[in-house]
Amino acid sequence: MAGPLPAEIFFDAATGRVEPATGHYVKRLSDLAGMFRDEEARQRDVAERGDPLVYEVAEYRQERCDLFLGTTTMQPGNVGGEYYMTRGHFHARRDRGEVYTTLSGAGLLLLENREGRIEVVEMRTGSVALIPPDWAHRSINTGAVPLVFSWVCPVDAGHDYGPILEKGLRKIVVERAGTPQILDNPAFGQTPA
Ligand code: M6P
Ligand code: ZN
Repeated sequence: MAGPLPAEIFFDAATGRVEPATGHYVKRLSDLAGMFRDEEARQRDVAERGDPLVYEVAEYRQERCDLFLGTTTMQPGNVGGEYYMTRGHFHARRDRGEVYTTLSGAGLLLLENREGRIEVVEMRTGSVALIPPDWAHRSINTGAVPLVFSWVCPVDAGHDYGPILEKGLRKIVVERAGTPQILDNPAFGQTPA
């Protein structure tokens, strides 16, 4: 049997379209229960704004290849002032990292390790973020246009959403007078109802 073959994959930097793609999913605001500081505002926005799209992920993978890749496209927006963000995760395998390359838009990559150390990496066109093994990572669109980034990850990395679902991250990113502010998360350590 032939192994995986070399491939050219096209990423549209403005829309995040992946050609060819082998998978795709979307996350709407209704999928993100308990993630934002203001859960009531999230529910209101789901009801009154037609359950807005928050982000989508398109990927390309081949069987028996150790890496896979894709794009994440995040819409601009916020919930009660807290910018749209991904769920955030550790990798299930603690020895697996990931690389994010921002293609368009502007945002912040919030990272936190098991000891509670926080790092923030700016996301802007051309910036490449190295996510070392065992750092939780969450991306946040702080701009007024979609934030599009590509990622490359080992296929066996896996996602561990548990710690963030249970405790959150130690920092949140909110809009104040039009600019992003990184604040202590007042609900850190509390499991959402
Ligand atoms: C990036 C990658 C994916 C991840 C996606 C959404 O594209 O890290 O592995 O699934 O962001 O992030 P999350 O799964 O945390 O919602
Ligand atoms: Zn990851």
